[in-house]
Amino acid sequence: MTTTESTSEFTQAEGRSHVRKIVGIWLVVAIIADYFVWFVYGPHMPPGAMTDQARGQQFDIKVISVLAIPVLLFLWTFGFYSIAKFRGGRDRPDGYYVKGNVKTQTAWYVITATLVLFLAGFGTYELIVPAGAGGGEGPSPIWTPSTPVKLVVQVIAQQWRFTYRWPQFGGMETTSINLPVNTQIQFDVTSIDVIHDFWAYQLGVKADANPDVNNVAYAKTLQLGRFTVRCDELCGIWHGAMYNYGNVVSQQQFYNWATQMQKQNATVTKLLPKFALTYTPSYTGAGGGYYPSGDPNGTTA
Ligand SMILES: [Cu+2]
Repeated sequence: MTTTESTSEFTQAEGRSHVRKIVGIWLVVAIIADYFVWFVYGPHMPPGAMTDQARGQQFDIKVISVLAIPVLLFLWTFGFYSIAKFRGGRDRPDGYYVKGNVKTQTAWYVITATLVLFLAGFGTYELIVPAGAGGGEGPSPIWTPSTPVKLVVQVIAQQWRFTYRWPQFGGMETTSINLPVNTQIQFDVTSIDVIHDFWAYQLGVKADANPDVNNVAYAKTLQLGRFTVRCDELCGIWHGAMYNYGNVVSQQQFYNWATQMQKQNATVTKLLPKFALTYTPSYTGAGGGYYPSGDPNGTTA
């Protein structure tokens, strides 16, 4: 660019040199950003690495970020380069402009369309195939985990708390949740009143809790630690207070806790309705009883 130029066009050679500079700056910035996102920030990305589901989701977010960030950075690089180099001045009120370049346009459409189509395919595959991405697949899941389920936890939502029922421990019910590490877990999620959502954030599990529906989700625990359980479906005035915390503990610790709870809650467990996949309030309302679905006579305690 020289001061004698007064048109809005520049020569092909100048154009090529600008393109080389833009691409050069963009490549350096994009490689640094992608490196940082994949290796430095990546391992800390939500939802963490506590279960196979969480790890899978973290991997998906990393892949999507690493592909999307260079697109954003190219737009920013081009934008800032244009502001710096192609702006107008006193002798040239209108800046340089780029138009009618078929190669550039074609490249832009082909690259962005390929990226979007790849991400749609990748996203769909990742959402479905690894055991349904912890999202709850209804009562009879099509995609099940490759390792056999070792522990079944029933999650019962109600306004405004979660309780947990353990069919392998005599059908006892607890208000807190502990899970053993290195264990394939099946969550059977249901509700006894309105629609809630069981969102165990760090476990990568988020499944709707609907009355009269058994919604199944899976996760395999891989790390010890604390996780948050939060209702993620507006369910009434105290929806915001509907959360608690759980822990992934050693298998021995879990066994000790569960058997102790089973003993401690035995008198209460006796009064609970028989373990069932869903529960509906008794139509007589007598004694606040609940009967298992499909049992209109209400054989409750
Ligand atoms: Cu809620």
